[in-house]
Amino acid sequence: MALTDNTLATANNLGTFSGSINLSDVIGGTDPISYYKFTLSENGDIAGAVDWESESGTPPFLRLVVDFNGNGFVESDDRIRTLSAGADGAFFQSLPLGTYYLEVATGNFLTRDYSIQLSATPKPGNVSPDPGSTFVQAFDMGTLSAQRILREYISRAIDPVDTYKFTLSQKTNIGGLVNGTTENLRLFFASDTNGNGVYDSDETVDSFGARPNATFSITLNPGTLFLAGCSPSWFYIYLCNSLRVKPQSSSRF
Ligand SMILES: [Ca+2]
Ligand SMILES: [Ca+2]
Ligand SMILES: [Ca+2]
Ligand SMILES: [Ca+2]
Repeated sequence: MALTDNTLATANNLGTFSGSINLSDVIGGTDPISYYKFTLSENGDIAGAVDWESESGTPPFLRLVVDFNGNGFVESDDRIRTLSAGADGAFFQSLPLGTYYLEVATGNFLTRDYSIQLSATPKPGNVSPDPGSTFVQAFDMGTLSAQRILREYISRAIDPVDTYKFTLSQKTNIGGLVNGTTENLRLFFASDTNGNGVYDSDETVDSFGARPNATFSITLNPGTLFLAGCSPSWFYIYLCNSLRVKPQSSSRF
C-alpha cells in the first residue's frame, strides 16, 4: 500500500511490458487508489486475471486507462475498460502500441489484498505510421498492382478508423480477406470525388461488413481511391454508458 502511486504521474512504472508479471498489494482504508503504468512497444494483446481477497463492503475495480489528452488526469473517457468489478475474473484486451495505466480503486474502508497476473503477446503491425482517420491522413500504398497484406489495429475506444490510399492505373477487380480480427469491422471503399480531402457522405463506392475470415470482392475504376477500416461500433451510440460497456475490435486485415 502506498499513497505515492495515487496519480498517473507517480504510477508504479512497469516499463516496456512483455512476457508476464504478477502485481500484489493492498488497497482500501486510507489508500483508495493505485496506478500502474506500462508501455507496449508493438500492437498486442494483454490477458490476465485478478484475485481480490474476499471482504465485505464496496467492491474494488480494476480499470484500463489511457491518458488521451496527456494532461496527467483521468477523465471519464480515459477509463476505456473495466477489467474487473469486484469479482475475481480473467480479462483480455487487444491494444495498439502505446502507454497504458491500470487503475486499482475502491471506496472500501476495509483493506483488501489483491493480486493481478498480466501477460502481453505482441502482434506487431506492418504499416507505419499508423494510418489516420481522414483522407489527408491516409497511409499511401501508391499504385496497387500486386497483393498487399496490411496488419494494423482499430478499436472504437482507441483507434476507430484506419484509412489507406491507393491508385489504380486501370479498371481492376480487387479481392480481399479479413483475417485475425477479434470482432467484426466495416470496410469502406471511397473516392474523394470533390477533392476536398474529406470523406463526404456521397463518396462511398461500396462497403463491406467484415467478419473474421470474411472475403470481399469489388471492381473499381482507375484513379485514386481510399480504403477505410472502421471499428464496428463507430456509428453506434451506446445507451449503457453507466456500465462502461465499450466493445473492442482488434483488426489486422
Ligand atoms: Ca495507492
Ligand atoms: Ca486525461
Ligand atoms: Ca491503426
Ligand atoms: Ca470529399
